[in-house]
Amino acid sequence: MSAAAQEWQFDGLVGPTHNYAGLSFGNVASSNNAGAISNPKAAALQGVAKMGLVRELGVPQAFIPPQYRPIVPYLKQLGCEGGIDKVLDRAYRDAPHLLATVFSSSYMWAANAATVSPSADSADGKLHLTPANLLTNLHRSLEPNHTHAMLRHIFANDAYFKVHDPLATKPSMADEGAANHMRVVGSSHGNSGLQIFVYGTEGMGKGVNPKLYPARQQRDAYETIARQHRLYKDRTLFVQQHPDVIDEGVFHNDVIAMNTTRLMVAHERAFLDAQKFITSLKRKTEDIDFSYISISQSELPVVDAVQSYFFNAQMLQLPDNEIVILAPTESQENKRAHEVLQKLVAQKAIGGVHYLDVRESMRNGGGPACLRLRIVLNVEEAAAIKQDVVFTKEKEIQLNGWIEKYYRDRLCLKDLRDSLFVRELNEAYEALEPIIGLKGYYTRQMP
Ligand code: SUG
Repeated sequence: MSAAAQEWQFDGLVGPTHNYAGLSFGNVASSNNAGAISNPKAAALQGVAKMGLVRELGVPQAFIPPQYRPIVPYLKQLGCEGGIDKVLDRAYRDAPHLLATVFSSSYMWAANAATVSPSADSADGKLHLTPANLLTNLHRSLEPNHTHAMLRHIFANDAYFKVHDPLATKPSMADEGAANHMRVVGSSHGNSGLQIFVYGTEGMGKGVNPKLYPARQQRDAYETIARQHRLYKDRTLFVQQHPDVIDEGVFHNDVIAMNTTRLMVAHERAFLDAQKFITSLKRKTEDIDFSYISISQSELPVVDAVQSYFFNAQMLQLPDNEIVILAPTESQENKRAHEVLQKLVAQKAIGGVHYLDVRESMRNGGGPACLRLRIVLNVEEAAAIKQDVVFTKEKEIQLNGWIEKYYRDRLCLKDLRDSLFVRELNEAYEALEPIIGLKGYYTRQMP
């Protein structure tokens, strides 16, 4: 791959049904905000504003269109039968969590959409994408088929891209996509990279496991993906996330470690055998420009990391090679997190910090890094993706206009019971089809 390859940020567009249902056990923010009133309009506008900033910084930006919700056929499958009014009402009365499940906008956290290997890393020279099966949480397990279909639309050219099926829907293959995946390349995204897969458990009761919350990522799932993606064995590392921090609310690695090209910043408690991992990492990066910064528990206790989402900042290498961080405003407000960010700037590890308001997403445990999937594309590959999802200035205006017109600024569980809301949603989705160049894509899914 040429040095001209760039890392694109593919953000999940927040859907019009964004709500707080407390569906993710082990995700502290999701549980704490269960039942709160959400503001889908603000959530989507915050996401678009983030994409606008990234583009202005000179980093290529694209978006992944929202999935259709609610999935009414699934409610019927779960025993809520009848016409739309009856189905919604039955679910609301008997199983409100299942009603919220089929309305969830959780696909917006694109870091969980797929695991991606750039063509520079693969033996067959193709870009590989495997949609995550997201088995651990029911609402998220409804995403993969749609993600797969959408990735097939965006990466439709088989000469460059290989979109795999999601892994088998078996507990030992549970996979959460790129949220636990890092790539170190040295100076340029286009170099062949070292891929780091952080798993939560070896499964089958083996090894050390969290006691309270689920470990979402299975080692076997990541080893399978590495094989599918035709990665070279000596260019991969597998490391276990520390089970204790999972029990403290670190449900993905991107809540406790962050990285880009030539820099990794991780909490000292992020990995089970941190010393062994750091030694292997340093050995494998000897010949490239690379720094590893460990943040200690005394500088930033894990509880503050989880509350502030310090590590869920979006780390970007800009065209002039400077590294900047897009951090959530919560990490500016948290005294310790803020001090550590200032320290990273002072020691010139990073060139600067942009603070972003993505509060609506944060209340469900999704910071700036959760909202985006990183995909390295060379010039030919960039020309081969579906151009309608490239986040140009014109697209930004169109999307903002669409959100302003169709999104509500208040949503709670009771609203999901109303079939008028579903009709309203249908109009919104239909209006999105021409913007993303996919005529009939949503209309075919409407009840
Ligand atoms: O899977 N929250 C998501 C947040 C995903 C964050 N992604 C990364 N760390 N990369 C999750 O827990 C909450 C939905 C609710 O409670 O309504 C939710 O699905």
